[in-house]
Amino acid sequence: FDQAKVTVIFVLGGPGAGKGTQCERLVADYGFKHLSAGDLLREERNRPGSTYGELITEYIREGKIVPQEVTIKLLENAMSSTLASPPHTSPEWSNGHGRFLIDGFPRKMDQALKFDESVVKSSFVLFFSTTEEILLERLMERGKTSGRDDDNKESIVKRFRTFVETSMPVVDYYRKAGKVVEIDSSPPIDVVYEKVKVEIDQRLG
Ligand code: UP5
Ligand code: MG
Repeated sequence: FDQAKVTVIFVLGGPGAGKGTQCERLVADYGFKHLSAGDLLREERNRPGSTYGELITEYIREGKIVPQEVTIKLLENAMSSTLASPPHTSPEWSNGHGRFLIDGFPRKMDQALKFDESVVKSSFVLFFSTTEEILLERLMERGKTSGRDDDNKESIVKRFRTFVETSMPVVDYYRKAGKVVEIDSSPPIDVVYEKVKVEIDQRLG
């Protein structure tokens, strides 16, 4: 992708930190295209004829990171098709320019390096941080209705471990590069979003 024509913001944070929730708000106010890596993987798993269905199911239940080739391909395809037919209601997409929120990716160093090198570099990283206690409470609550087969105590504990061991190094890597905007996502959704808007306004102008 032409670096001058796409703006990418990575949205990271532990399982249940509120990535998806905050992204939805940003879409409404700033015309971003929201691409959740987890949602793309779940869609691919459900697609009839998908070669990766079983693999994805297994990895998600175990809270492990699906091999990067699969996820990067899904993201690239989604970005291309969005650019080919942009969300026409958004003035932000005039002049063939696109802006993307990439949610829940990259969460392993190999993904980060590969995407930066062969797809496009992100402008910055929104990182939502809170305590495991809060994350667990949110996910258990959501699990009552979400239908997600990783919203159970056993999978959640595995997701936490992967986040600490595998995904935090990615956050630290971008932090060293001065790219991380950290936001405490413990407060109520509206309070968090006010902080998000301030940071986005400063950086996107
Ligand atoms: N909620 C949100 N914000 C709140 C607030 N401020 N106060 C009170 N409640 C709040 O929110 C979670 C719940 O909390 C909701 O009920 C919400 O109302 C409430 P949500 O916005 O959904 O949080 P989010 O951070 O998006 O949580 P999610 O569960 O989606 O995060 P994960 O990172 O675990 O899930 P994801 O879908 O990204 O990935 C799932 C799996 O896919 C991974 O575990 C992995 O196996 C696989 N994967 C890969 O292999 N590779 C990838 O690159 C990406 C994913
Ligand atoms: Mg999510």
